[in-house]
Amino acid sequence: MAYDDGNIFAKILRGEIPCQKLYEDEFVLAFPDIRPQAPIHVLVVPKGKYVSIADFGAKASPEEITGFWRAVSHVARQLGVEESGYRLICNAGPDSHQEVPHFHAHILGGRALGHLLA
Ligand code: DGP
Repeated sequence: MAYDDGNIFAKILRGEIPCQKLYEDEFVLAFPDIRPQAPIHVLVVPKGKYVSIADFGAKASPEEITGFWRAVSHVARQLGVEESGYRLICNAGPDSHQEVPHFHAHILGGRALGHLLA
């Protein structure tokens, strides 16, 4: 699938739609999910234009990939869930209900989340 510059995260990254910036560096922007599924529900979005995790893995530079995952763990620490624990979710494709076609990770925490497959 070709990258669509009109997707909602592209608009947020360009500053056309507001978000509550929780963390930003050269590689990522992190902000709360608009429909939180847990007391802490934060999205970490790479600044590069990647539709999916497959696209990200295939096209992003090693620096971008390292920068993204370092930022994810940094944000989790910043949110105070490193000790209590958290769940990372990256939806990929139709069966996952990936809604926004710009690769991103969800950080979920702030309560006991239960078994993933329950
Ligand atoms: P996914 O299904 O993995 O593509 O998740 C996309 C998430 O993005 C979904 O949980 C809701 C969130 N979302 C959609 N539009 C906006 C928005 O305009 N602002 C914020 N903060 N989150 C959004």
